[in-house]
Amino acid sequence: MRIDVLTLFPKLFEEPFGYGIFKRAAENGLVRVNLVDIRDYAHDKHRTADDYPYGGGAGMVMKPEPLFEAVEAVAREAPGGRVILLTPQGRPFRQELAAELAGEDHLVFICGHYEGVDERVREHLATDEISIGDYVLTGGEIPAMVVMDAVLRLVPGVLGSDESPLEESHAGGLLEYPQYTRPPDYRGWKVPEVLLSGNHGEIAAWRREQELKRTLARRPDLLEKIELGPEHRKALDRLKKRGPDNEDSKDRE
Ligand code: JBZ
Repeated sequence: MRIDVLTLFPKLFEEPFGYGIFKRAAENGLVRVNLVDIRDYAHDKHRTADDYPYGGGAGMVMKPEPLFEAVEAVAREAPGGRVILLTPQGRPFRQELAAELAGEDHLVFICGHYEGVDERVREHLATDEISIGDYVLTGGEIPAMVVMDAVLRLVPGVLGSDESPLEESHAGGLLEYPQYTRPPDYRGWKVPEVLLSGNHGEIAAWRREQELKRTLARRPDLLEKIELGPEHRKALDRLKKRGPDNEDSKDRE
């Protein structure tokens, strides 16, 4: 997969994707991340990328010419990629969309800054608009990194064979069961006995129950969206019969 990132701050992207699985993925030729400085496509010697909003108002707006010309330069090298504008008005980013984008060969991210980008970019340049969530941010760079992280780990071969993406939270639609490692007793806080038992059937049943309890307590909305398998179905019925258990709602409200 090729990813082009159009940004006023290309250096922001160097650190987070220069380590671990992303570094390995680049070295193995699975992904190429090409950082494009939008100012390289400005028309004046001051490399102006923004201007005052028509009609007045606070802040600055990103000019269309550098963005169109940067995307056109990318497209001359690699035509046909999806052109994704990060914007609070975009389609909410979820795992389903991450999986869809992971199937593409080429993505182009446009990171806006200031008050936003000229509307003609949205209308005539972007093929997709994505938002990572409902909070106020100052630019599209961090949202682009979030999308890249979620997408790249789903590209075949990017994760090693023992870090398969399928078992993770949200892939199956449930929150994850609690994880423990050594020591078995830390400051008197003990690892649940069942995990030390070596009984794989009981461990699997405990984990299923924990996933359901957590999801029920913290994100009941997730349970409504998914089709549970027969084992989870039965475990959920048993849990509901047993009645509520406050343990998992601590720190909430
Ligand atoms: C996003 C002007 O640039 C911005 C500002 C906020 C913002 C984005 C881009 S993308 N918020 C989001 O994904 O919610």
